[in-house]
This record gives sequence, structure tokens and C-alpha cells, in this order.
Amino acid sequence: MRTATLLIATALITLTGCTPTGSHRMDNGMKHNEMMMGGNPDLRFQEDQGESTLDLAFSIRDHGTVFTDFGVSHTKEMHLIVVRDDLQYFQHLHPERDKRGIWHVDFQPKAGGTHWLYADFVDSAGDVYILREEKSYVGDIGRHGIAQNTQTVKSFDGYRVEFTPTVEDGDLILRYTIIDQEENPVRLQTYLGAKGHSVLISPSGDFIHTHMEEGDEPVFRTPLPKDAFYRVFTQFQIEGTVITTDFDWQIPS
Ligand SMILES: [Cu+2]
Repeated sequence: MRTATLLIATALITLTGCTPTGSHRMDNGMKHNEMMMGGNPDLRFQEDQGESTLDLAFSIRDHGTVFTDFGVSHTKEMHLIVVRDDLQYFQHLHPERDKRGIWHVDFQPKAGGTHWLYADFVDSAGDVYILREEKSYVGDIGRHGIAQNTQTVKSFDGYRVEFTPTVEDGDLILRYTIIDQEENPVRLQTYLGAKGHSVLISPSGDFIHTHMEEGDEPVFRTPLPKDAFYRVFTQFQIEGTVITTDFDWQIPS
């Protein structure tokens, strides 16, 4: 049910000045020489042959050679974010690297269509990379298209989550209130080195990965992103279970 059709390899390299604990942002408008500041500008995402139909295999290549000089960011060497190009079917995966340096992860798309694969990692110097690949899957596409959803209160896994975005001093602030079925505030647990992970993706594919500020309040702050609309996927761990929330953010007019 899936093909290994590789669409155009769009390796988009991110920016500079990020630390593994800060926001990871992608800027596809960067010039080559500016990328130099962020580390190795030649890294590319390459899909490899998986060992089974479930096995999504890829490597990071430097001029064709397998790159292995990874550092650890949020307890993992590699974070793979997959989402369909209409911002449905988000997944945050953690591939394993084999002896040859090829990454493998079990992945089964929930629907057909073009998916964006973001490899989000740091090198051993701590420089952040976000490389994007597009991959097309056959199968039932179902409803396709970005349907903006203005809800600010939703239920996820039995938790009631309220989303309150604001713009303050040129930053986008995302606040969450999460209560359980007894209407008690929940206690967030540390998951992958942070109490909350938020990934913002726009219809053009712009990508920002940011983390909860210090403390127990579910608040995220990131410089105002460049696109007017993002779907915000935020993950929290509560009582051992990871919940993934999604809310839409539109720049206030
Ligand atoms: Cu994260």
C-alpha cells in the first residue's frame, strides 16, 4: 500500500544560534553562506531502502557520505516529525541508527498522500538542523485540505485542554490549561528532557520546534513566526502517557 516514490529531495537547512534547549526553526529563505554559520550546509536527507514495508529508512548525507557526527538533543540523536502536507496526521518518531549510520523507524501512514518528513537533530557541536523530505504514499487520501479550526478548548485522551495564544513583545506565547476529568489541574512529567514539546508547522511547511519554559506552567515562547497560520502540535506527558494536542494559530489582524 505504499510506494517508495521519492519526490524532490528538499533538504532545507536551518539556522544558527539555536541550542538544543531552545527553539529549532527552519528558514527556507536562507542563503548558502548564511547556512555556514549553522554548521555543515551540505547535509542532506536521503531515503534508503528499508528492510520491510514498515521500515522507513533514511540517512543524513554529507556530499553523499553517511553523516554520523550527531549530538543528543532532548535525550535523542534523531527526532523525526511526520505530517501530511495538509497538516493532518502528525507523528513524532524516534528512529534508531544502525551500524552503517542508517536510521530506521516503523512507520505506517494513516492515509495516503504527500507527507513531510522533518529530520530534527543536532551535530556534536550542538548546531541544529531541520532537513525536510517529501514522500508520497498511495492509499486512501480521505478528506484532504487545510480546514482551519478555531476551537480553543478540546479534549485529548480525557483531558480538557484550553489553548490561549498571545503576541507579546514580538514573541508568540502559547499558554495551555490542562485539567483532568475531575477538573483538577494535571501534573506534567518530564518527557524527552522537557515538560512540553511544541511543533508549529505552516501550510508552506515552515517548522518550529520549541519547548516549555522553566517551571510547571505550560507556557511556550517563540519569536513571532514568518507565516500567518500554523497548526500547533504540542506534546505533554501525564501519568506516563504522552498526549498530543493540536490547535490552530492565526496571526491576529
Ligand atoms: Cu521537543
